[in-house]
Amino acid sequence: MSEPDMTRIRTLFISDVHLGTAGCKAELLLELLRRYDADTIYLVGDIIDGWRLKSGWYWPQIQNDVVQKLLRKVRKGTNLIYIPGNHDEFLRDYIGVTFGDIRIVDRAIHRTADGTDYLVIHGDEFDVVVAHARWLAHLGDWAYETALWGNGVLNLVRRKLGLPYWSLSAWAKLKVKNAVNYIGDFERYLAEEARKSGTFGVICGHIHHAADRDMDGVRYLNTGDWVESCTALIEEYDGRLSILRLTEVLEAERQGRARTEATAIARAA
Ligand SMILES: [Mn+2]
Repeated sequence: MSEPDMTRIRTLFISDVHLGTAGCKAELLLELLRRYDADTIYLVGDIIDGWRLKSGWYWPQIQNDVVQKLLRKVRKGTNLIYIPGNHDEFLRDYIGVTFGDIRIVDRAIHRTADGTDYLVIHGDEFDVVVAHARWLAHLGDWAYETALWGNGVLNLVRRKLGLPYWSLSAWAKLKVKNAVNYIGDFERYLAEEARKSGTFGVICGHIHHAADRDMDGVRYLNTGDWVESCTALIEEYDGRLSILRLTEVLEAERQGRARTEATAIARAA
């Protein structure tokens, strides 16, 4: 198999990789790193999951490959800025330390090519209200559908027991709404922090939910994660920032290949 084309970008932001856990999608992250070379890479927290490593060693070769790939980029001239999150808080002891071209900082201000400043932080300090956002969001995804079919079964049982009708789907909907509220609160706190620091926007991670939205004049950007959604934030050389979804990149490549093959077959015929 040939190597994919390398795209050069100004900045790459990734967070919530959770190396050291079985959930980490290291193969896909490697695919991203094979396709994109950046002048600067920000690791926006929870890259290494120290909590899990403490309770049992899980470190397959592919996760080593990710670390090696990042270090190779640094050797070739990429600036690496590591902002520890709550899962790699052991690195917070090293805040302010520079290892060669790797800098460990608590937070950063990133200035884009067009001169716009963004506050870059992991975001867990604003977590008081959102601690349960993730599992609630997960619950939300399947709960509604499950509830729809469960509703009939449940109420059949309740009727047999002489109990009144109770809507499981309405309950599930409420839970989903709560999860959405939690995420909304997190986004508001982060936008407020950007406003306080006088930046145009904020770039964060932590809640595993990629986003690019305007919050009353503050641009809120969340890089997402590499446990499920496999998303990153990229800055092009003109300063444009956008969320990259690797699955979409791979799908576009696959379609491109299929088209090339179809053309080749048509030519040969
Ligand atoms: Mn986190």
